[in-house]
Amino acid sequence: MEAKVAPLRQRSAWKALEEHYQKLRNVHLSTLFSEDPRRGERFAAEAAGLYLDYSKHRITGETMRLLLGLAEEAGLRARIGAMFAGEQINVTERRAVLHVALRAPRGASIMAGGKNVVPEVHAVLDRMADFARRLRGGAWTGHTGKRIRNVINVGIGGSDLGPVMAYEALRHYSDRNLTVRFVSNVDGTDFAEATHGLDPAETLFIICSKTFTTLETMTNAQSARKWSLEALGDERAVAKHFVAVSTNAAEVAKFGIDSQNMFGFWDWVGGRYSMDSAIGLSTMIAVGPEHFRAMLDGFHAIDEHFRTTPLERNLPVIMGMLAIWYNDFFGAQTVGVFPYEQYLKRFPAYLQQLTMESNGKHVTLDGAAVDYQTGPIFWGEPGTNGQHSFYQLIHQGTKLIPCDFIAFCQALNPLGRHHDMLIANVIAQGEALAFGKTAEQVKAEGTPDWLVPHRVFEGNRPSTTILAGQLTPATLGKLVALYEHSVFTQGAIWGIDSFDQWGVELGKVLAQRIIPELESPAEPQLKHDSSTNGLIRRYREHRKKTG
Ligand code: G6Q
Repeated sequence: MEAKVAPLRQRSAWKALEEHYQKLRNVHLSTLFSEDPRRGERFAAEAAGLYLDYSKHRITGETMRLLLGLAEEAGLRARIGAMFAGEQINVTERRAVLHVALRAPRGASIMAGGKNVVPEVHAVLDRMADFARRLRGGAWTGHTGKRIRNVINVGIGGSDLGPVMAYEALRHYSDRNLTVRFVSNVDGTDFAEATHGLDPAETLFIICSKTFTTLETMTNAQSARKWSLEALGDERAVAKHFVAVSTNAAEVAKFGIDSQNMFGFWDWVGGRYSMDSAIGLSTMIAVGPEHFRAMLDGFHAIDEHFRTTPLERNLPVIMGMLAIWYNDFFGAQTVGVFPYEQYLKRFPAYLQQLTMESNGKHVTLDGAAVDYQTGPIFWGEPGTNGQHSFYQLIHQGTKLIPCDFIAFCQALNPLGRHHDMLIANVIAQGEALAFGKTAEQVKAEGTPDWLVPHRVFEGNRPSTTILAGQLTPATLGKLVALYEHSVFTQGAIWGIDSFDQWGVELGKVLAQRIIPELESPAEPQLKHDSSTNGLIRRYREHRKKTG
């Protein structure tokens, strides 16, 4: 048994940070930079080609020392060790958390339940690679013998957001002769639009569901089956047009998908940590097995960095501890993530699930209510677009929003001066947020007195800049792993289970109860509250009128 540790806010490291915060809260970044001409280099770290500039944060050397002290006191190193050792750190589901095994190199050994799981991981990767090659090369054809030209991933949450994000991120590396689309929502529009204009004889569905029981995915999978079979007119077509990615072989068989066309994964892979498992089959088909493996190598490079590097130079640890600093001491509610790379347009949406489903928790591992803030709200859009809309609030509003800027030195689509302009913008944003513009500067520009307050930028708004060479499959893997482990770090400090998601359950259960109340021909006995009853009645009445 581990010795009982004091609740977070009663620990000495926490108390020291509270005191330190009082000293630092009104210190301006301009002061911190003028006091230390080498600050930009001092608060920067690099790993596997990712450069992390965290100098524009409201920190001093003392802040970092105290934050890392908090990490030590919370037993972060032991928690990292426990994850890599396959311990059941997802306590509420009694599961190991081993997404790191999904990208371990062939020949490595990572144990779960007394067994090395790496050989199984590579066996599945090899089968995926074989399938992807046959499909991309035209050896795998549809039921009528036509080549497959369209691939539709059907899945939701962790079985959708990773694949969509990775496909968009790596589009530059994808086979442009293939159309890859995604259906997640139970809203029929999603299915209708994803299949619009496609020939069923040339379309393959990948049904991605860890449980193979998720309402939305199963409903969409049945509609896909109907859409295919109505056109192809033969049950046997399922074998050529449907493959499954799941941990539930029995349900996959019930659906009619041959186990030969099923790609498995394991209960130690959480949904939001699964884009590098067989859930990434659509990614592999789009970009090819070599690029997929390069992405896994990128993940692995950061896994190793996280596992072995001292905390003070450990990128995910630095990012995670800065998140704690703003969330718990400055009271910041949100984090903005702004990739200055159009291909990363779905990255913020992906991060929303990764961060908010993982750390949106209100009790600690032993079930005690927390008396501090946990996971912040993540949001964002690609730059420069955001600059022309919501950045106003970040610059001049009343809320503190730490920002993550992500940028690449080399463009994938060089076009005139575009890339220099893009990068000038991301650098300028960090500078403007940190240093702002004083009333004196505004006046000196000849601004009339009445307008001066409106044109003043207070500055002192923190940001991180992550700069990498170029967006490649490996870089994408590195970036995702960076955030995964930052989320882990934060969860370890807060002492919560970052790997369960009970919060999504209640809505699912209640929806199952309401479906028959909407559909039954006889007037149902409604036993909800008056608002819920009223909405159900109104929908039923409308449905009656419109048929
Ligand atoms: C992720 C969550 C959740 C899950 C979906 C889909 O961590 O558990 O987003 O991925 O609910 O679940 P299935 O893959 O089982 O359909």
